[in-house]
Amino acid sequence: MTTITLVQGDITRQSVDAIVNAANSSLLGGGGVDGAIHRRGGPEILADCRRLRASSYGKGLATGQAVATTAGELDARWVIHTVGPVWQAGGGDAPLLASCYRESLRVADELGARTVAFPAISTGVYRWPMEDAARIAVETVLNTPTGVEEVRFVLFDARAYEAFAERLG
Ligand code: AR6
Repeated sequence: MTTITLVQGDITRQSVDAIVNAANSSLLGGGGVDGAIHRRGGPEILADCRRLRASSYGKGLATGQAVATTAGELDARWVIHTVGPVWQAGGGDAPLLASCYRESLRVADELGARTVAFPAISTGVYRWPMEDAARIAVETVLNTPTGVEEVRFVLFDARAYEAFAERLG
């Protein structure tokens, strides 16, 4: 049984087994959640990402996929990096956004993670409308069989928190 919890705050401050990063396919860092995770987690995370690029992920991580690294100095065991789709004028690839949540949970299960913190993937630099992203995030987690006991959505501001709270009823 998976419990979904909501927190308004900074995902890099969470104590969980795995923190999900809203990365880009280069895996080499960026702004938003990605920038914050690398800043607070320290250089070990980037070193692990570079190893992935030099081995199985020569072309980077495809949109909708997920891969784990160390969490460096974060209060977590792993960071699970996933790449959300970019919202285009008039729409976005919803199955790919759902895939980010599903694949991250699959990786979490492989690792044996029991508590996983997710940001609102694609809703920042990638511009996905918050209400729609919240619907996809919550529906996908509710419909994905997993051994993860707690999925914690960590929302940066009150508007994002409200959008997720609305979906959870
Ligand atoms: N904790 C929790 N949520 C946060 C934090 C934080 N510390 N910082 C931002 N958010 P984004 P994306 C919220 O842009 O849209 C990067 O450059 C933010 O308000 O981090 O998937 C990557 O390298 C928003 O609601 O991710 C990629 O190039 C949500 O997290 C690209 O951005 C996601 O915003 C990915 O864009």
